[in-house]
Amino acid sequence: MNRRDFFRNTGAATLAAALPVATLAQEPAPGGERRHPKVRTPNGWTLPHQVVDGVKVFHLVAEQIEHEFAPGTRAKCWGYNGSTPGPTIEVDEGDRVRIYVTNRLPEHTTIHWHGIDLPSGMDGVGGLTQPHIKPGETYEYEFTLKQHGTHMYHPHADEMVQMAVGMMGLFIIHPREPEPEPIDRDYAILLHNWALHPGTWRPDPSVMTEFDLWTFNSKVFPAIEPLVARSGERVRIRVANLSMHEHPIHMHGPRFWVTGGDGGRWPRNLWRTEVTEIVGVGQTRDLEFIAQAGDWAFHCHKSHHTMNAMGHEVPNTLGVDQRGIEAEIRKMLPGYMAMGEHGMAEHQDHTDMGHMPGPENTLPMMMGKGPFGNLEMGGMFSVIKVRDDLAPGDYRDPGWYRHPSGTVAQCVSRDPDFGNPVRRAPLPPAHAPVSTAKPGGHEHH
Ligand SMILES: [Cu+2]
Repeated sequence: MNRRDFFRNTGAATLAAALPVATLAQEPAPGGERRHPKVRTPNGWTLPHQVVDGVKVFHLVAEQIEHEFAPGTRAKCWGYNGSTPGPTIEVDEGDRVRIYVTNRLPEHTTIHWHGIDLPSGMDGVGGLTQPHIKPGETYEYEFTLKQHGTHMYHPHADEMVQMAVGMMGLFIIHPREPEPEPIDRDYAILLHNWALHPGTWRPDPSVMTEFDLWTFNSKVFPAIEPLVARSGERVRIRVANLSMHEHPIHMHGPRFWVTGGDGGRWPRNLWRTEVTEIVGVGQTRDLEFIAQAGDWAFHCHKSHHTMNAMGHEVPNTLGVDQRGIEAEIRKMLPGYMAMGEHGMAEHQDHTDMGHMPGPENTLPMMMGKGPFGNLEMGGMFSVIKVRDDLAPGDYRDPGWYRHPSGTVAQCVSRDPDFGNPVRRAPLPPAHAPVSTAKPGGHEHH
């Protein structure tokens, strides 16, 4: 079947144009009960579908794209339908889905529906369960969804390369039965890492541990959209990991319940209250909480994962008096500035002032302005913004939180000797004689 036949046979040509975003998920269930809200993929989008003879029909296109991680850093990536991650597929338990996959890449690919129970021949492992999808070809996958939960899709063909350059997406299946605790806002975040070396434009697929960028939905802070909610709403954040590292995802403010994973929503006796949940490689976790007014950080707790563009071979300058060295280097490199003696927080000021232009196409290590100063963050970091007066379903950035008076930590002294804190005595000098006792008779053994 050639491309034209494909469009004629399926009516897929109309898929891309003028297809209203599917609203099925928001229709009330029989009996008028409220069902789930539509999943929101921050910085991402949901793939529209058509219903043909009772089958939900989707069309994914694997292709090269230009992707922006944050203003200042772009890369030649591979993704689906113009983006990385590819659009979120959102369906209901019991649905039959047909998914066309067109390969516009320079090499073959497949799609594996990660975590989904389907006929073996629909599992998308190139060479094992199907022929590879060659450049220019379109394959059809069709299966019935027998489960619910937070899942993913990605290639199972040259996957080291294809995933390293951005091929991945979320596949979310809502339960057939209404959830006992209805969710008001349902977010989905796909974790990834990228070896986009400073000054380069293509992620390096050969890297296994030392990555340069750590992303939520292929974006780094401050380009990651805030997660917005109204006070008292029940919020779910689905976190899925197709990176090469585990990520301890940490939320400030209220504790959350871990309520599910790849296997669907867990029975309630398995829910756990946590403030940090490790999301392993190839895993998903659903986090739910009751929104509480404020601006609450939401981030990976590996501190290098909330930084951009790490230099992995930079010597440690913390505590090093570099004044003499700086003068020497300036003779050769006018304008050279020694950094890091007092910590790295000064880095953001220097880059903001243009003192450290850095390599082309490379973000500063730390970025972002808050209402009280620099945020000194990057990578896997966002803010959960909860307000009392938001309309249901309003996802617009409400700006910074206006703290009730008397509820913000404040400066009470600028004297380092302020107060009378209890402190441990300093260690004796390391060069002092430790002991004059002779060693025991080990040599006689
Ligand atoms: Cu991490």
